[in-house]
Amino acid sequence: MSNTEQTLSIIKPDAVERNLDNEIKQIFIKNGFNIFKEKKIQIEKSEAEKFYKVHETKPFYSDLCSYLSSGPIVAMILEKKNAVADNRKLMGATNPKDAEEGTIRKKYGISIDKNSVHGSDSVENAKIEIDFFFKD
Ligand code: IDP
Ligand code: MG
Repeated sequence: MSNTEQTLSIIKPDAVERNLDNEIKQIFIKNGFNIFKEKKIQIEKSEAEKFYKVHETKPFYSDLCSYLSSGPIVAMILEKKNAVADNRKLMGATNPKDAEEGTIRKKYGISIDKNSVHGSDSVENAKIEIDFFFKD
């Protein structure tokens, strides 16, 4: 029985725009993640609204969805043992100002909205989010 877990990671438009995608991918690899699948795409705002539906009542929902659809992103299925939790740890806090030293958001994040990466927050949501980008 394999204990490998999968999580969905997104390199967000602010990072792709600064050509940081390869550098960020190397950080995942260095930290033991296998990039099982990846694709660089730009999504429609309506798709971002579906992806972030859990946040639909938040005041920042519309801006968040505009932002995620504002430019190319890199969606990846990351694999390792404890991938979901380990990715959240490696990403750092939502607000880069609060992110710990050595985390991706500390290093690259610009602001709470332009925080460079997304990562699934549970195994259950990882499955839903992986399907969202890679089921076809
Ligand atoms: P997470 O990405 O760390 O899981 P969530 O609370 O799920 O954080 O929020 C999703 C995304 O919405 C964040 O990554 C960030 O880009 C954006 N966001 C969260 N809180 C705020 C806010 O207070 N203002 C603006 N954008 C926010
Ligand atoms: Mg979240």
